[in-house]
Order: sequence, then C-alpha cells, then structure tokens
Amino acid sequence: MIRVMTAAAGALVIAGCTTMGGTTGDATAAGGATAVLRMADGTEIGRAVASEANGGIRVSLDASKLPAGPHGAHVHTTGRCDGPDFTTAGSHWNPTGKKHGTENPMGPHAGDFPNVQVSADGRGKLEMMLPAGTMAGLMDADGAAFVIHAAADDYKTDPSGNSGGRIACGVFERS
Ligand SMILES: [Cu+2]
Repeated sequence: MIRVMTAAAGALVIAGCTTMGGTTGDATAAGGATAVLRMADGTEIGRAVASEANGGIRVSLDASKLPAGPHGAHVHTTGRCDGPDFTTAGSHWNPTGKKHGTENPMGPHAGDFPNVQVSADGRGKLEMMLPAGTMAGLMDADGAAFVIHAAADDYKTDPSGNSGGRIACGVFERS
C-alpha cells in the first residue's frame, strides 16, 4: 500500500511538470478526460468519460454500432489507438501490479470493467467506479485509452479475460 501511494504521488509530480503546453496545471488535475471511441475503419462509435469521484475515478461509457452481446471493456495503459488491431494501447491499466479480473484472487487491474452489454440496436452503456486510480495516474506521461473487445471478459483469465481482439479504441484527452 505504501508503494502504491508513492507511485501515485510520483505520477502526480510528473503530471505537474508536463502541463506547460496548453493545460493549466493543478486545475486540470482534478478535471475529467474523454476518450472518443473509433473502430478500425475510423467510424466513431461513442465515448468514455472519466472524472475524479469519491477518491477514485468514475468512467461512463456510451457506445453504439457494436455487435450485440457482451464485450470486454477496459482502460488500457497507453494513450495510443493505432488500427486495425489497437495493440498500441498496451495492456490493461494496472498501476497496482495486480492480475486480471474481479473474480481473480490476485486481481483486479485498476482498469478492469464489467462487460458492456450491447443490445440488438448496437447500443451499450456502462458506468463504473475505478477505486484504485487517480486522474493524475490515468493521464500520466503516456496517457491511457479505453478499449472494447470482440468477446466477453471472463473476469479471471490473465491478462485480458479471454476477451479476444480489440474492436474499438479511444485515447483519453483532458476535457
Ligand atoms: Cu482490454
């Protein structure tokens, strides 16, 4: 726990040192971030909005144009979404060094989300608290991304819950 706190404090300092270009220092550290989600062909399919709340981060997802059914959804550790496979978003956001999944005794990753249940009209919504995170940690030097996967997350298989390929991705930008 002490190590975690130190890492978070370190991230905060880094964020404070890199806010010269366009942002306004500490004022934005408490603000939110929005990820516009796109498929591999560039089609915009929705957004994920992150904000600091109750000592963690609240993320709201609102997506459309997706295949019906459950899909793994996570905050990934790098703010890059290069198609078509979006592997540049890296692995799940995991500042506390856990294994994947809420049903994994060694988990979960800070960025683990429940599956988004997409209805027959292609729409899926989720609101989720990520207790093990701060906006400063999320928006660190390499940023963060939100990723939706092709298949359901089983909530226990490391590293990504067997949720298959990445079908949509968005880079978090300060909002
Ligand atoms: Cu993922």
